[in-house]
Amino acid sequence: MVLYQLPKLSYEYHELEPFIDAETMKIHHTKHHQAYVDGLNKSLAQIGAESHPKYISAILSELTTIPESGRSAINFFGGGFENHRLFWETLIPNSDKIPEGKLEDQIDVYFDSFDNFKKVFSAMAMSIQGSGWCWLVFNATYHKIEIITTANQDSPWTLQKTPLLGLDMWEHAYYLKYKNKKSDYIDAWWNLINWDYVGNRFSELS
Ligand code: MN3
Repeated sequence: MVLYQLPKLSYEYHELEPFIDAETMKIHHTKHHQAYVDGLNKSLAQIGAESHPKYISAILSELTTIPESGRSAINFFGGGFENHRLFWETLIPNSDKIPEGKLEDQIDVYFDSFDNFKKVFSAMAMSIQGSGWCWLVFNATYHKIEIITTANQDSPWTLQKTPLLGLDMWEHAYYLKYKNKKSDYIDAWWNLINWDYVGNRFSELS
């Protein structure tokens, strides 16, 4: 039984041009994300959990209850699956480029302004050594938004934080077009964010 499948995108690969090129999108989706889907299904099967009733974000939130023999594979492939699923959802051609409503208010409270938020987020993304992700998350314990980074495919869910927006800082996400110019990739990514989606995600939580 195959539990997880590669999600369909709501836009064509070329529609995120010129910020993310069609070839990068196609390889990232059909090869990299597919590999996480396959790896997740395989690692769940290996511990006899292919019919686990909980969705992967709940499994990642309770990783220590997973048998140790499968834990690191499920962390990696499950994180990779869910991180990318969210990444695609938060992108949109012709973005409005600014958050609104409650999320905008919270950004102003914790980061002074949207411009400053972007500056802080971009600097955190640049600080990642090797492969990883930069995130805007909701910390339910403190009831506030935060920016965090995670290494490799580690998911904020494993830290009991809800990801609202994530930036893939693996080289496969940008290298074809941007080569070593990571900051150009980050600057371009700000033009693609589906703030409606991110804002709704936040509203449902807070
Ligand atoms: Mn990726």
